[in-house]
Amino acid sequence: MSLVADQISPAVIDSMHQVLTPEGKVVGQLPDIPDEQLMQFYRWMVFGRISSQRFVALQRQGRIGTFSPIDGQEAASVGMAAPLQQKDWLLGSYREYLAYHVKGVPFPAQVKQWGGDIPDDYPAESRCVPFQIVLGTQVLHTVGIAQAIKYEGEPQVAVVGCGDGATSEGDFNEALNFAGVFKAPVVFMVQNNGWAISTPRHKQSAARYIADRAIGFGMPGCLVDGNDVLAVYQVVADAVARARAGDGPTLIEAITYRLGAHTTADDPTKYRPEAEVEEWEKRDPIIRYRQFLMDRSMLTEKEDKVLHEELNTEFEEAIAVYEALPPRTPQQHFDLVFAEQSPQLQRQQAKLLEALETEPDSGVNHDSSLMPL
Ligand SMILES: Cc1ncc(C[n+]2csc(CCOP(=O)(O)OP(=O)(O)O)c2C)c(N)n1
Ligand SMILES: [Mg+2]
Repeated sequence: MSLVADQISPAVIDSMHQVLTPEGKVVGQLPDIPDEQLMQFYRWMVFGRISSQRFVALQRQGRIGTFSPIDGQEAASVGMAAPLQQKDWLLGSYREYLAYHVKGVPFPAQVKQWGGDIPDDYPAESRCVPFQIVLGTQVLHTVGIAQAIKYEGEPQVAVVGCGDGATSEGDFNEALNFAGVFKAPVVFMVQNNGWAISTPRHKQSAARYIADRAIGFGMPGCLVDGNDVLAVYQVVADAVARARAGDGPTLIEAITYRLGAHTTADDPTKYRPEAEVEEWEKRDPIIRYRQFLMDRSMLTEKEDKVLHEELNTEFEEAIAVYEALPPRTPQQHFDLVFAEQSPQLQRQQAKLLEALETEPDSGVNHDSSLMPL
């Protein structure tokens, strides 16, 4: 079985929730969403594509650190965040930065994180925490937040995104087990993009679908076309409603594909065939949604061009804000870690500052391209 078939066989297509075909034809129930919001989904997805491609260029110019492109995964990111209310929580990994944008994290704050800086200015009201790089960790954090919501008797929900590879981490499994037992108001959203760097999905788990694993944790599992923004929106909205009503967690698997490299430090031609990428380019989430909007007379070629120009400008403005920031001092790298510094951190900070007095370049590495991912 080829890898393409492995990820998107006729059986998968039959099993997953879909509203739009790759050609943009409506084959499922359209969610009840006003036209203005339907257009907003498109804006967010196009911003995702523009930002992803321009971030790669910025990394090549040495202007940001290691970056993980999201080309091909825009629908899953937008669909996971769009159904949330302001006071709901959203946590994710590096691959969910577009979802954070939708949830209300100002873009310059995220650019800062891609620059290798400490993201200390996510507004509290965005209810996102800086995206996680240690795989699966955010899944535990989210269940903790969901339990806190439950103890406080608040009407909120917590949603967490992670990759197919992260589902093999102990953290993921502990988090789902705990959430199932305690009926935490949480939605687990796995972006199955076929690969965990060079490890294909079928080596990650022998389960037919990642969503099938939900039954073992005592929660419903749902398979959705992750390249169909309307389908993702609907399944997440339903799962959020379940959690808000006190009916507990849901595991969603969004079948999608990473069209680009894992990160700017990766060369995917070393481990995956070009034919697989070409197959997935035909399933591009933006092309199908654009066709859907055009068929409904909601978008013309000319309007699309203007929208791309506007979003390019928006991106450039965010970069300008980021690049105008003064560089961090070595002192701040310690001060911004915890609200109250631990004695160990205090000792390390004092040691570094002392060393810097005698030898200004010692121990300080400003090369954010060395950031691990
Ligand atoms: C605990 C941990 N182990 C290993 C890594 C190195 N690493 C970074 S990304 C990645 C692959 C993740 O794959 P997946 O969960 O499918 O997410 P994707 O990158 O495909 O979105 C690995 C192994 C890490 N960041 N954290
Ligand atoms: Mg993956």
